[in-house]
Amino acid sequence: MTKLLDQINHPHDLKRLDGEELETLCEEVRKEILATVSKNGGHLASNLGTVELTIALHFVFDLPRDKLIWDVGHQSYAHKLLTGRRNRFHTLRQYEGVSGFPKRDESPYDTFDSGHSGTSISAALGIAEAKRLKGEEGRPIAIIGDGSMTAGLAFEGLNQAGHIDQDLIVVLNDNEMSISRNVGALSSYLNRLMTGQFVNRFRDEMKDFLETIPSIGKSALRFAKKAEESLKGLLMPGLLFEELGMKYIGPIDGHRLDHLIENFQNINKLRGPFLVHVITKKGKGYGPSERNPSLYHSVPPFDIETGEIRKGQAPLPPTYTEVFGETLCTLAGENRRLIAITAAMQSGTGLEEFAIRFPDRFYDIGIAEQHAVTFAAGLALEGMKPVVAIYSTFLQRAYDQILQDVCLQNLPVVFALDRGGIVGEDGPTHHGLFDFSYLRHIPNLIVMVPKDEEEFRHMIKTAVDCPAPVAFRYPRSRGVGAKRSEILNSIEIGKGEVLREGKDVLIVAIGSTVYPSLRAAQRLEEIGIDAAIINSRFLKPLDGDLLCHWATRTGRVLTVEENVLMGGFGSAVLELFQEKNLLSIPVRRLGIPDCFIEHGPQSLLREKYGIDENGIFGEAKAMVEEWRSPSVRSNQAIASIVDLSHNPK
Ligand SMILES: Cc1ncc(C[n+]2csc(CCOP(=O)(O)OP(=O)(O)O)c2C)c(N)n1
Repeated sequence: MTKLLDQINHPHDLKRLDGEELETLCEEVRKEILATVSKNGGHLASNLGTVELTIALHFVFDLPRDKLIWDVGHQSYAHKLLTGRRNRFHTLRQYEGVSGFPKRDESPYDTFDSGHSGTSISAALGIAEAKRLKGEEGRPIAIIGDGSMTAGLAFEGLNQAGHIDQDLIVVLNDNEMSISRNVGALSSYLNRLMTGQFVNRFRDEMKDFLETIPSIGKSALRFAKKAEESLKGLLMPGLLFEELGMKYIGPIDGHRLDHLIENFQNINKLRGPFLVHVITKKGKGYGPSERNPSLYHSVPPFDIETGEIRKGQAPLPPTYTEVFGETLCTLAGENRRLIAITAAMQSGTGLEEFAIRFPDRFYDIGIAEQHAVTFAAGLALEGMKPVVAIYSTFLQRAYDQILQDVCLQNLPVVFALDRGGIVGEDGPTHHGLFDFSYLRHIPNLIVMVPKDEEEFRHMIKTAVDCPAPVAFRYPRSRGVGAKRSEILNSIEIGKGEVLREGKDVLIVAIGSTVYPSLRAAQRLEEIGIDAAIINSRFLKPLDGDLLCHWATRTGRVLTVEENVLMGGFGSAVLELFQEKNLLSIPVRRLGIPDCFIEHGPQSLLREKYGIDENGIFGEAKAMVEEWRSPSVRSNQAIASIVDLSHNPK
């Protein structure tokens, strides 16, 4: 029973509450977030840390006329609870339920869809400018974490904000954490600001003191102000932001609701660009997440009493992420030039062990994917072997750097794309469904996709041994329990493998679709259809000879991929057949259609989009049955005559 929260359907309802009630509301919101995330999983620590901040913003500003723009958006749960989604909150991150990120479709209070770091300031500035041009009231407020502030995009936004002097509030939510501890020079700077709090206090106390001295007080005060100006760099916190043209306010204790409200009320009376530096504790109010905010950054369901994360039946096969981390450590032990780079995802990409064992060859460069890639290019230029481990969705940011700084110069950088394919509950901002399409067309780049964790180990070795740029992409899942060999071998570049011979239809699969294709083939056999299966292994270069040979032998081809169809694997096969004059062979493609995929369990979404065993079985069966039906056969015969008449060859 949440006494106050149940009465809040709209931010205006909250404005009726007094200070004590607002404090109670904070507790209720925290409890609700904890209860729901412990059942559904989700971003716990960031949300617990921003409860007071969210309530203060809702209390002071006039939403939705004023606009809250949440950076990344993983901290927007309290906002969702206060904006009419309380009753549906138990469906958080579930299929057709409340999204874990801001979504404009979901509520008029969600200003901007987010999921990737560093976008809030630019979006807020765009909104501010549009309002100015339209002569409309309303103030955009970007809420950005200290981790996300390391993104270059955030600074591009700040650069313009300070320059055009627009009405904009940037709330810097500083908890000293990204997912792991925040890194880099900016983080050290913010740290100095926090520890510089005493300077502020000293300044205020000195002012009070000087004012009490009757005769010399005023002139002493004037002198002190002048001195303060000239000592600005030393005494004035936030100088960096001030120099960028923002008015700096802070640091403010982000768990003192009264302080937050008072400061926001004051700022609301002023105009121009402000940077409000708020200090919060990630995971606030729940022991386990306060003690280990990284672990509870994004958690699967857990037990509230003990904080224990619910595990499946042991023993389970390792995740691809674990296999990656372990194999890279083995290879780094043999190769002193091997370097691992992560963009603020040390644990997410499985590099924790690497960081401990090879600290001087490990780089967490912050949320700066573009920099990660060009930094790797520089390392490769000097003969190092950089492995850049970035989730498929976040590497989208670095397209130009992959193309221009690595592939154009044919530098041997390895790209490890974790979370390729459907990722599940994080939804459309996080699915890795575009990488086949954004990598395939880049000259010099080799792209591999493992069918299981064992093939994956050998692919990592292949990539590290290769003197050219290589990418491999792997899913967010456990392996299939494949048998493990002791020795790591390089795979011949561009060689696919025939996993099953057959004469009625060729199913060409890649990555996560290989095993479902094999299972589908078994079921097809039971109904008298003999399917051949090829594991392509390479998205690029394709094994043209193998594919053409089996396509001709079977007479019809089904491609299956966990990627958008446009520009993906099936498209590559079609292009190959066009080049080899095999377009008379019917080809169908299974993959993701031209739309953004919602959030939900991976298995459900794979089923919905027809790329699981059932979908493959159904499509292959339909292809063969159509071919076997006499009317289709005669139509095909006519079509091929027509084709021939158009093509004298
Ligand atoms: C471009 C991009 N890279 C990586 C991520 C993964 N990611 C999600 S939240 C996060 C940490 C953000 O830290 P901060 O902004 O300080 O927020 P906090 O979680 O500490 O509240 C990271 C790295 C992302 N969302 N977007």
